[in-house]
Amino acid sequence: MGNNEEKKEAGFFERLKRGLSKTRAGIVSGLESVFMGVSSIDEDFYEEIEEILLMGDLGMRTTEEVMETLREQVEREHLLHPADCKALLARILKEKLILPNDAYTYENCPSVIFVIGVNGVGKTTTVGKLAARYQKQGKRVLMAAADTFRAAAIDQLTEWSNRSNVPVIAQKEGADPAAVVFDAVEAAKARNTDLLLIDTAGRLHNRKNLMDELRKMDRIISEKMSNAHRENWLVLDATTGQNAVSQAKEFMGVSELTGIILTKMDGTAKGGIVFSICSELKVPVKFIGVGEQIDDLQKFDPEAFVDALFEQE
Ligand SMILES: Nc1nc2c(ncn2[C@@H]2O[C@H](COP(=O)(O)OP(=O)(O)O)[C@@H](O)[C@H]2O)c(=O)[nH]1
Ligand SMILES: [Mg+2]
Repeated sequence: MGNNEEKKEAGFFERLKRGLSKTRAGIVSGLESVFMGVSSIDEDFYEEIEEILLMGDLGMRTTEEVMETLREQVEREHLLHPADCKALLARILKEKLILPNDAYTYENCPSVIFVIGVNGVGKTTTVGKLAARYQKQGKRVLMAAADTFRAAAIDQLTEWSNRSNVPVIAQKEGADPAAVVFDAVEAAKARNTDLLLIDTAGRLHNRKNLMDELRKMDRIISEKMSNAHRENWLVLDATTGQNAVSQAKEFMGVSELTGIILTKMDGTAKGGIVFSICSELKVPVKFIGVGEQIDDLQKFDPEAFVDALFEQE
């Protein structure tokens, strides 16, 4: 399903706005008071906007780029009133969130999605939500419980499996995660699976151990399923703000990241982190989590995202 169709779905925008309510409270109300409350475009005006963007966790670098473009365009377009800058700022922010054309091509061919990230960011939940989404669209989906570090992780994925009727390949706690991946890949081939979703651990005995283990799984997928389209998604927790960016850099050594899933947007005023992630990591944000329920995972739509940040009640 393309973004446009998804956007037309009842409640998409309302759910997004609700999910972003904390971020909106900071960014939207702040900007609104500057655009409406200030009488001229001067240094104070720019400084206030800059401060709001920084508070919204857009990050220093992105904020500086946005401010520079804003100043240039205000001059070029001879804007005189702060209120005229609102649409301009929205346009500049949208340009920061470009999504490549091929972001969702994995939907049209047999694919494997390898889901990684530190503990507690929402990997298992995201795998469960994705499985339900694609199952509902009529795809043959399979999940792999390659987080064998804790029994709870296997149970959690099994629960999602029961809820959405998507089969899961799992072994016992303490099993070799690479063996689970091996089994899952074999099963996916035997069953003509459209989409194999692999959930992994975010913590092992130590970080090096984890990265080695993930690299091993990565190799097995590449070797055993070389014909399938491959996606490697890093899950990041939006509530961690700028820390998410440094976490991402650590995981980039495991395999080439093709997407980022930004979860818990509903629990934070730091939703502006999405701008930092897009511009600093150069990896597209493909989905955002806006709640804990099965439907609370949305395709990331830059246009709708910025509109939701700017639109008043
Ligand atoms: N509010 C909110 N909670 C989320 C979201 N995604 C995941 N969670 C919660 O975050 C917690 C950790 O999620 P989990 O999937 O177990 O993380 P994992 O350790 O990375 O597998 C759980 O309580 C989830 O319900 C989200 O988008 N919004
Ligand atoms: Mg998990």
